[in-house]
Amino acid sequence: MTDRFSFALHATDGAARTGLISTPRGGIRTPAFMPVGTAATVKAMLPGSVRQTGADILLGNTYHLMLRPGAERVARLGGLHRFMNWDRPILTDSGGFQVMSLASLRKLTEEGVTFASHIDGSKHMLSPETSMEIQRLLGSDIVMAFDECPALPADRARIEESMRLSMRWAQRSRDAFGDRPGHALFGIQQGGLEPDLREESAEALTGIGFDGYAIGGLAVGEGQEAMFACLDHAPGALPVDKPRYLMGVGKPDDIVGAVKRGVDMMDCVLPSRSGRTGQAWTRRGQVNLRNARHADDPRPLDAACTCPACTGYSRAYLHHVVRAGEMIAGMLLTWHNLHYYQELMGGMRDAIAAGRFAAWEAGFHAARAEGDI
Ligand code: PRF
Ligand code: ZN
Repeated sequence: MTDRFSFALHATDGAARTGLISTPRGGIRTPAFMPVGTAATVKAMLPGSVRQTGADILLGNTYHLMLRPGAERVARLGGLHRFMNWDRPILTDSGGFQVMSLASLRKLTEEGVTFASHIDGSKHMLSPETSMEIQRLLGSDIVMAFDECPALPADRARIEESMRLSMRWAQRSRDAFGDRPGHALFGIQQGGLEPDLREESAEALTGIGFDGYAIGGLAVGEGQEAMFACLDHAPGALPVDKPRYLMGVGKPDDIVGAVKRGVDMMDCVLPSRSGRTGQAWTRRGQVNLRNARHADDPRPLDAACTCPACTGYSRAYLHHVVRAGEMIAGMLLTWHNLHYYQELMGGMRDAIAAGRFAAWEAGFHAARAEGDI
């Protein structure tokens, strides 16, 4: 086991890449999907079960954990890994993005952002310095720089101003993070859908120097076509020898398109959140278990899937527990969805390593075109 953070690229196929991030808490096979454990839990799953789906790393949130239960408390209790009983790598988002989407009475200045908690209305401040301190207290393995992300569409002047503020905050994040062997700090590229602003942002970040680079500011309302157009050039401006992380993406076809364009890591609440509303993701696309067509169906959700939901239960049972609002519905469908997402990543890793990503991708789209059984 390594005592430092490193990234080794093992193979490329077109722009797609596969490799391994090494950390003192274990390896992260890339392309990697990170399940979201916002409040120190991947909802409806035990950590051991999340690991069984194939996850190498989880995502946690500065914003939620600072408000409840508080970063100092987590630190006193031994850090986030011990607190939530997950001993593998954890990446934490830096909080600014969640402030903008969840908090009220937000006030943005050069210093940082003040806001009122969405839980109890209490007032708080986040800045590059406080975000680095909170992520340190949590014991995060991969710390994200503190940034700001405008919702799209936004005019160019707003995107430009915001990107430049995020780059000043990136430098302050770097300075506040310091030198912490075994822990990584990732910068976050911004710049909306403007190629020259994405370029400027990439140059600013590489000038500062980070252990990895995230692509932020996408999947914020622009649509898949516009996101892919941005990803046709945005990853290429980032260093080839560092991991690239596309934040908050996405649906299975978004993920496949992102990997094809050179992305190494992704996170999204979709597989876990939609599992709790009766939505399943399979090789054949999206399946709504609430639908009456499943009520008498003795077949599994996906006969080829080896997860507990598919090996132990019928569609009729899943339909019943979804309709009845039983907790096991969210448990089984979250497990299935996370399992499917991890299978997808594994399939892409193998295909890239074998130099057959294009054929794999054709198969992925063909299975979805057939539709649900
Ligand atoms: N910045 C941060 N977190 C994020 C984003 C971002 O731009 C996004 C955008 N999809 C999701 N999460 N810090
Ligand atoms: Zn399954």
